[in-house]
Amino acid sequence: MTAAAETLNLNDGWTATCEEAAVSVALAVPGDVHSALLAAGRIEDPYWRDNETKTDWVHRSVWIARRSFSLENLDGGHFTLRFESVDCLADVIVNGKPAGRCESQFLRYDFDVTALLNEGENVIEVVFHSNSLEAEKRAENSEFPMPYSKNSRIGHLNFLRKTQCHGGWDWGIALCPLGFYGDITLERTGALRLDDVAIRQRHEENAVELDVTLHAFAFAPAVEDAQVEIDGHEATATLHAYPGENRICVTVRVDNPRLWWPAGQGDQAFYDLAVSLGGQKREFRIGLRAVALLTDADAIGNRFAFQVNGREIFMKGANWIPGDALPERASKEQVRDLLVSAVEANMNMIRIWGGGQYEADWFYELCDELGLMIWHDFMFACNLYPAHERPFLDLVRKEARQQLRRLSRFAAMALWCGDNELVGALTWYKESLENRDRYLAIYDRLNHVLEEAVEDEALGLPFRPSSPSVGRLDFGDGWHVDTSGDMHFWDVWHSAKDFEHYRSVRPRFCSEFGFQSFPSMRVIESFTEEVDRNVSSAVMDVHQRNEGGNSRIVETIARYFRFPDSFEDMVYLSQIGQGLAMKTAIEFWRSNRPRTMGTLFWQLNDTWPVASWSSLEYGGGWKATQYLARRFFADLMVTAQPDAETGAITLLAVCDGLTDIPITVRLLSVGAASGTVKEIGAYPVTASAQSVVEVARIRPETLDDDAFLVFDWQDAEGNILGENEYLPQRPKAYRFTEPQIETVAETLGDGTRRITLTSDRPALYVTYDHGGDDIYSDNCFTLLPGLAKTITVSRERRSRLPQGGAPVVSYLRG
Ligand code: BMA
Repeated sequence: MTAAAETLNLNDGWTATCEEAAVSVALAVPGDVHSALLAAGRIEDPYWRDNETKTDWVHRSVWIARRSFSLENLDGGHFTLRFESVDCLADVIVNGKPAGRCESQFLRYDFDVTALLNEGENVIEVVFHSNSLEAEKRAENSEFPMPYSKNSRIGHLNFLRKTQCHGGWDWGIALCPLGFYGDITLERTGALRLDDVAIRQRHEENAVELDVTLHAFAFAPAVEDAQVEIDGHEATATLHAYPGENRICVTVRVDNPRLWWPAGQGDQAFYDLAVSLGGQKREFRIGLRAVALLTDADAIGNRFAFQVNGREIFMKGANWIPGDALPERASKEQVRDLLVSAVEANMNMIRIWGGGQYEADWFYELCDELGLMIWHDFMFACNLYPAHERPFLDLVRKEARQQLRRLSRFAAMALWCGDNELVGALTWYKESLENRDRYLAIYDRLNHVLEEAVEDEALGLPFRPSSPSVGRLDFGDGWHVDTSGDMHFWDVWHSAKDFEHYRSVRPRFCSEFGFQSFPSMRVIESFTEEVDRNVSSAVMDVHQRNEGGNSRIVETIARYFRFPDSFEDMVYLSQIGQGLAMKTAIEFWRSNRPRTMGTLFWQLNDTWPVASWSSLEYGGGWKATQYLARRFFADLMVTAQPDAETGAITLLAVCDGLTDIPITVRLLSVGAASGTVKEIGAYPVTASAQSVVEVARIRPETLDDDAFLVFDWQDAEGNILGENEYLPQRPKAYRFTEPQIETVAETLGDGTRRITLTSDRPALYVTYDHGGDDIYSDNCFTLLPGLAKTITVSRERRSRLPQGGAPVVSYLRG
């Protein structure tokens, strides 16, 4: 290294050693110890059958990560050993001497190691203490009991600043991983070290001012110029730094900005921004946008509408949990695939849920690139937290400020939210029910620190105290209040109410609601032996973490469908049931705009192969819900809704787009048993921008007993823009005559792969499973007699699952 500021990347060459177990393996950085053991063949695949608990010795042991490196010419300059994310409790030792202690996975640690380094060979050791044992010890020594969610097999992680679902969740395996989840570097600097760059955007008429705050640590008094450059404009300021933490703000202006828009609303325009301080440079690609959350009072209560660049936008999406229970596997490629799937299904927002983690920079870069807005929780979920303990609260205070600064440069960031369901948690535990005052006061200490951090850093994003939350300092029931705030509506799954019950509430913004299904047979085969492939086998129970979840799926199937004859049909129907639940909720809530201005279902992805509420199964494959999401989240969507007052079926055109679109809706009545298809009418209508219009109204008693509705909508040129169906009765009420479905698979001259399906009888919820990973243009649709349906491969992809197998066509059996 020379005297100029420079960074030495130390990610390579680590080993992880457990002396008690006499195991030493190569450790990747970023990476985790479980993945390292798996790669070295020292543990069995924890996702296979009931292997999970066989690895418990790993998180109960002490691990030492070690590497050496050599340095020349140490003269001049200061050396900082920087860890982007260490999970979680660990002592850092450099050349046998203590350099510092890591206590939070959610903090970057910067250790001044100038006095500890040698010219020539150096050794870094990171001693990882057992997080699970330390959590238990803290709980034992706690002044008050701090209950945690009963879904966590490994307990008390609420005492640690670590991904909370590492202890298990109602969809999560409990591995309690440990390791390094970000880069490890050695920074050589002069007296000043640039730590964070925080950006606040101030939008004016045809201009944006950017307040760029450089946070720097000074080892000694120093004077340096800070420079910021964007779009040919440069601004400079001089920092007079004193030992310790310093900051300086430089403002630059961009005239006539090309704005960044969320997916579906416009382009994702970017600018290159260069920042430098004392020879240390950072380069970012940033999008310019103004974001606000409108919560003003109206005749109903308070609105809850996101506004981007002055335009109110209906948010459509799902909740994000970590990419994999083995952190090392959540690679950029794997995560990109999941986020691309979100946008392909017409989503424009994800919620990074509080039981997970702050993601790496590249995650937010992907969201910026894709136009996927982010509702970001701070990382607290479902537990009570020891915020009355000063060391805990101090860690939270630092975490909030560091993360706020780090994530401020991403255009996708739309909201900071204090936590997931901590207000509700006050009513879930005996201790907090018996002494709500105490636990509410402790909660408010935590929440206040977060609110204060958002206000002090003043980076321009809105803050909500919690999700769900009726409002600031309102500790009301966000699970049932639908007049103000965001809502988590769980009565259908957790209280076994009918899908139709979604229509009993009209949330201002529904940030959680979901319904479970099994993953595909390919995924089930990846973790089971033949003998396990039964819905109530012990192994299927291990891969279901919500108590009674498989029974709920089966019971729902019995309520809505004729009972399946095979395990394969059970799996298929579980996915159709989930899809219908989400379709019922989302089509209804979208048709309620502008009262409702967003729906984010629970949950987008899975962390391992499991029965869950996800629409993307482990490995990224699309469940039926994801295909239906592409339809029910489409900007222009026609839906049929029962009118509670008159009993009529109304057809409504919902349009989130910016232009009025003249369409013709063609409505058919289809007899399930008879197979007859009758046209009820063709209705020309203008689907008006950002609103809902009524297309038609029909009386259900005018329909034949075995009839259901199928409709499509076409533009002026006759192109079919979308299709949908509506069943006035439950699916099991219809007696379908067994259809003969034929498929023709071909590859066209331009390489397009397409499948044409035809049927001699009406067939509902038809899916074509080709035994591979590719995504189809549509894959849960209705076939009408004699009308061919063509689907194409819209994206080729390859997961780690085996490819191939004979295609299987499934449909609703009568
Ligand atoms: C919500 C989430 C998660 C949970 C899900 C399903 O409340 O916040 O905690 O996984 O419900 O029960």
